[in-house]
Amino acid sequence: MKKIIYTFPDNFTWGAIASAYQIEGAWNEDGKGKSIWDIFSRLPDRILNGDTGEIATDHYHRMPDDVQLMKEIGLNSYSFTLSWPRILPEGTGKINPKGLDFYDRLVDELLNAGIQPKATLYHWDLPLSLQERGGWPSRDSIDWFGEYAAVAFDKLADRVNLWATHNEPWVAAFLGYGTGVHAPGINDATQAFQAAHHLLLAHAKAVDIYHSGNYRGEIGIILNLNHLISGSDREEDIKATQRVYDETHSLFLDPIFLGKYPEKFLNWLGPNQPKIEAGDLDLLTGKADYLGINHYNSDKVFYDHFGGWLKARLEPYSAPGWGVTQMGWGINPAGLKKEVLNIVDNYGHPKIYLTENGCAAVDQPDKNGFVNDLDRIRFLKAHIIALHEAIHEGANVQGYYVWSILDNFEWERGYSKKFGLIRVDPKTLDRIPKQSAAWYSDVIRNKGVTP
Ligand code: IFM
Repeated sequence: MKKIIYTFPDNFTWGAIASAYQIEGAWNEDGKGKSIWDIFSRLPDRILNGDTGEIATDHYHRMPDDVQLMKEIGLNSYSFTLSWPRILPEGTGKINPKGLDFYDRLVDELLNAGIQPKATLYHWDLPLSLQERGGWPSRDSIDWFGEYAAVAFDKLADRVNLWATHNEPWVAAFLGYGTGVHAPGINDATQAFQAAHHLLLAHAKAVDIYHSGNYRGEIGIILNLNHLISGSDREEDIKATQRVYDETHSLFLDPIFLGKYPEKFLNWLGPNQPKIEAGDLDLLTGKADYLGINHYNSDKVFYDHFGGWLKARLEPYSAPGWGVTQMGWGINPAGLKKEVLNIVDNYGHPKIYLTENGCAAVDQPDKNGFVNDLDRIRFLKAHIIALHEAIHEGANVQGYYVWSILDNFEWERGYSKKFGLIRVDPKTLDRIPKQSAAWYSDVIRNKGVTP
């Protein structure tokens, strides 16, 4: 047997992750309310091939079997998100007991399988009725989210010790309200920046509610931090890179970890800058027990006069010897290490979880439906090694989660992109673990990887 060179601590968490709308299906069952994605995915031409998450992987009905598969892989932890409209069909007010019960059963099922549940409150499926009341650009969203968070903690925080408020609030704000590629499909920079500010305040409110409930676990926020490289050493490219960094990183990291907003960037936004009320920054400062980092890719950034409000254009960057993933994303494992160390150096050395990392690949099932996904294994291994190096250089990283446990609904790209450790047959929805699932089992058992 090969010697394990990149060994992780005994208590390091090895997990996998998915989100409610992407896997659950059962979009209108057991009293669930509609979400913005239920409506958006039915609009013409928004989603590739007209796909929707109405059935998705049918995880809502197959949950015990899915947990069994997670157990067989040997996961230490499974990170799931709660569907807000499944729990509060109108977003606030009346609770749907059957919806809450689903997550109650999921948590028990995981614990019985020896898998630690990690719960995220929001992964983009806002209750439709709250969008009709203004959505995230409305300041009321802070209280709506607080009400929902309290219901979730009350039911599950006795058994769930690791919580996140938002997964990738940049996506919720800027793809949902800025470009409109995601639900609710609004194309308005002012609303997008206002939504970002309210997502942060809602996060802080949920953190305060959690802490005042004296629950015994930890709560943080999950940000998508891709690595950015200036396209050249021309000043215009360097400045464009800084603007993209400020929108994707500083806008979310600075208030929480440094107690300030990136003022220069906000000024540059002119009329699009969000309304920030007196005292807001105090509410945000220091509000995270840990930082969740989702990392997939690196981009080169160039100044582009026609490049939207940031006046920037992104090109995928791949390290020598690497191509791009099925998403067309550049592969550069060193980018992961740099992102983690950037947090250590510039944001007060917080506790970190690598909450998403994974690779969409052109999977080719054999006649039995099995996928020998060596490209995905190569990707995951290189990123785990890069993470190991970051830890070796001082980062306090407590765990790593593969996106995703199952092939699932990849938002505007429908089911065309495959990220899963487990293949989901598109017709029967049967689950067939890929080679990467067996490989990941070995990683978990060995607590690390060979080069
Ligand atoms: O599928 C998404 C997920 O919802 C959020 N992070 C990135 C994944 C891959 O695109």
